[in-house]
Order: sequence, then C-alpha cells, then structure tokens
Amino acid sequence: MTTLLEKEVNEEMEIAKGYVDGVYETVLKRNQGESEFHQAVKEIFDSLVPVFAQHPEYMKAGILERIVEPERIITFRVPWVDDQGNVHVNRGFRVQFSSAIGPYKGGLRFHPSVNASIIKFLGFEQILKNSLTGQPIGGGKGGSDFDPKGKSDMEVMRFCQSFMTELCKHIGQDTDVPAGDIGVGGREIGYLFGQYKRIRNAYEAGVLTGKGLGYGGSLARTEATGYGTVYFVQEMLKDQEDSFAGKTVVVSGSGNVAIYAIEKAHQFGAKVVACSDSNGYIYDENGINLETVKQLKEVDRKRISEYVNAHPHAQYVEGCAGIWNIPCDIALPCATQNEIDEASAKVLVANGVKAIGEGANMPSTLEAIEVFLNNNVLFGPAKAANAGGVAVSALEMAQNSQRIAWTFEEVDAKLHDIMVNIYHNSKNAAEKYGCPGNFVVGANIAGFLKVANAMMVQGIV
Ligand code: NDP
Ligand code: 2IT
Repeated sequence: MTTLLEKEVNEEMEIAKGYVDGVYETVLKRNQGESEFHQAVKEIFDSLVPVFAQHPEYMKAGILERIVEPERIITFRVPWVDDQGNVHVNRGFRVQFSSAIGPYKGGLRFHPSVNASIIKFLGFEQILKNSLTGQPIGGGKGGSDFDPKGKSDMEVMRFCQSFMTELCKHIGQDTDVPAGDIGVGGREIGYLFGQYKRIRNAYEAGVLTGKGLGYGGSLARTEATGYGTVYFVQEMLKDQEDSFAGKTVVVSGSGNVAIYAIEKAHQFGAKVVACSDSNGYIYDENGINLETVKQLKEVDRKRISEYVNAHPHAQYVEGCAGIWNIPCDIALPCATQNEIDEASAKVLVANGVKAIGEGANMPSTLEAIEVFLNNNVLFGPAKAANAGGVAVSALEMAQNSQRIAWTFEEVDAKLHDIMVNIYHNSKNAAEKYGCPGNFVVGANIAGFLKVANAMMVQGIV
C-alpha cells in the first residue's frame, strides 16, 4: 500500500519529470540535428529530476530553461595560407555558456569533426564540471574544424594567429579564459598567446591556461587531467578497499590525457597494456613503455603504430574500437566522445572490468553507461573524473593573478585534494537524492546545485 507521504513524493517526481521533459523537447526543437548536444543534455536533465522534485523554486525561476541556452555563441571565419600559398578557410567557434559562478572557462578543440553540436555538448558539460572543481569558473568551450595533423609548425602558427585575431575580441582574463583540448597543446597555446599579447599590447597572463612554464604556465597542468582521472578512480577503488596495485589497465588515446593517465597508473603499481590513436591500438603484454609513447606523440608527432618498431614483441592492430576487447580490470577512455558503445561496454563487463574512469569528455554512449551501472561497475563520469585539468587551469589563473608560481608538489597536492572532494561530493549527492553509488547522478547534481543557487540570487539574467 502507498502511504500518503509516498504518494506526495511520487506526485512531486511526476511534476518534476514533466517539467524536465518539456524543457528537453524545447532543446530538441531549438537545436535540431545536434545529436552530441542532445546526448549531453539528456544525461544531465534525467539526473536532475529528484532535485526539481525537492526544490520546485528552481522550476519557478526557470533555471533549466536558462542554463541550457548559451549566454552567447560566436562563430567566425578563419582564413589562412598554407606553405604553398594556397588559401584555406576554417570555421571558428566559442560558446560562452554560463558565467554564473565565474568567467567562462574551457578548452579549444582543433579537429575536423568540430561543429556547433560538439562545441555545445562540451560547453554544457563544462558548466557542471567547473562547478564541481570548487573553483570560481563558469562554463565555455571553443575550437575549429581545422586539422593540425600533417601541417607544418608555420602553418599551425598562421592558423592560430588568424583564429586569435578574431577570438581576442571576446576573451580576457576576467571574461573568458580558453585552454587546450584535442589538437590544442603547448605549441598552439604559445602561438595563440603571442598573438593575443601582440594585439592587446598588454601581458595579460591569465587570458589562456596551459601556457609554457617559462611564460606563466603552471607546473602540473600538463599532467593534471590524466593524473586527476587516476586519482578519482583510486578514490572509487579505495571505498571498496581496493587499489590500482597489480591491476591490468587499458587506456584509449595517446594524447595529453592518455599519456599522464598511463604515467600515474604505472606509479600506482598497475600495468597498462594498451593505448591507441585514431588509426589503431597497440597491445604490449609487458606493460606500455611510456617513454616511447611520449617520444612518438609529444616530440615526433608520429602514429602509435610505430611503437612496435621499438618494441617488436608488442602488437599493433588497425582500427581503434577493438581496444575494448582486451580483458582488463580498469578501463580509462581518454580519446574522444562516444568511443565506448553498448556492445563494447558489454564486452568489458563480460571480461570482468571493475572500474571505468572517463578521462575523455562523454566517451561512453548513454546505452554504455546503462550497461556499466546495471552491472555494478564503478563508473567515474567525465565531468567528475576529468575535472583535474580545468581545476589546475584555475590554479594557473590564481598564480597568474598573484604573479607567483607554486612548486609541482604544491599544485599536485591541491589537484589531489580537489579530486578527492569531487569524489565525496558526488557520492554524497547521489546518496542524498536517492541513487547511492551512481556517480553520474551525483556529479550532475553536485555540480548543478552550486550554479543553480548562484543563478537564484542573481536575478533573471
Ligand atoms: P590530444 O589531442 O592530446 O589527444 C587526443 C587523442 O585521442 C589522440 O591519441 C587522438 O588520436 C585520439 N583521438 C582524437 N579524436 C579521435 C577520434 N575521433 N577517434 C579516435 N581517436 C581519437 O587531446 P587530449 O588528450 O587533450 O583530449 C582527449 C580527451 O580528453 C578529449 O575528449 C578531451 O575533450 C578530453 N579532455 C581533455 C582535457 C585536457 O586538459 N587536455 C581536460 C578534460 C578532458 P590521433 O592522434 O590519431 O588524432
Ligand atoms: O574539457 C576540459 O575540461 C578541458 N579541455 C580543459 C579546459 C581548461 O580550461 O583547462
């Protein structure tokens, strides 16, 4: 028999669900064809139903309608000239999603797949991720469909200068602070910073993060996302009286996030047996030799297939999706969105995976997440597990403001504390709102509440 109280709770949930579904319908209509954006919105909205059931005041204040509509979207032409004198035109984007708790903050992605949907999904996720870090940063994201692969340094420089010539009108250390993401690392940030400084005639160090150590960058920013992902998974394991020691780990990607996830997993006593790039993956049963991967990817900008030249006992397999067929205890997807679908999730579960830490943004499809949660796999969702990168970006901004530089150990200790806090805040929110152990729901709610409360007191803006 349903008690009066239960009936009331059910009714409140029904009303909240109706509200959330109604706003989602509007999102679909207003952003047609933007499947990645729809996916990110759906995951977050579904998590928030219990929050609206308990706090109808957020519905009245139109929090959801407002938070899902970017404050501003900028798109612009990026013309540049290649080494042969040919003219190219790319499209530049910056979405300034939410400034409720701080200046817009989020990376720039240079990849041929970049479009409005990709930038908006990343920007929307970034609002809650940045809130979770506990740092005063709003949500933004940007990028271009420019492909840095195969381009000379001078071509990349000319592209970055053209991109910044337009972007500089919209950013600033108190307004909007970009950083790196796929295809944007130290080289690109250097060229972007140089052009910004030249146009503004001012050394505004805090306008970009991920800078080189010699001109305002923070120690441990390069390592932060990968290390942070491993710290988050370590907390999940610790709660189960388990650890990385002796575990077999598979990491996808071989870029910035993947490399430092591998490094920290090795330091914690795990064996990482595979990593990949967009062409294929390598399997090394002895454990990946990270020095080789760093040389190939960070210095020579070559393909991961060349790993086997230095380590002939390792295997290279063409095609990157097959990496999830390798049996492992822990999987760390660190390449790109939707790289683990339902079928791959089922294979991982069948092979006995214990924990997933999402280093990439939205690497698991909604169906894959269902598979993990239904099979009691510890699941660290992206906006919690990869928040270490942007958290240390905020620490870089803090150091720039004070004109000081902390040591590697200081920054790493702060990063570790931040990841532990994110874990506990997500866990507690999940318990409080009736989904214990579900860090997807917990991270979404914990991140959302801080932003929603700021919006509540700032008027209808
Ligand atoms: P990098 O450009 O350094 O590396 C990306 C890696 O992923 C490369 O190995 C790349 O292979 C692979 N990859 C990229 N796109 C695809 C694709 N479509 N299919 C298969 N493989 C692909 O980027 P990051 O390491 O910085 O970013 C990786 C992920 O982490 C992204 O989802 C990013 O949004 C997320 N992230 C990054 C943060 C950061 O601080 N950098 C912070 C938080 C999240 P190839 O070389 O062949 O292209
Ligand atoms: O997705 C992300 O959090 C990033 N690419 C890092 C953003 C940042 O501002 O450091």
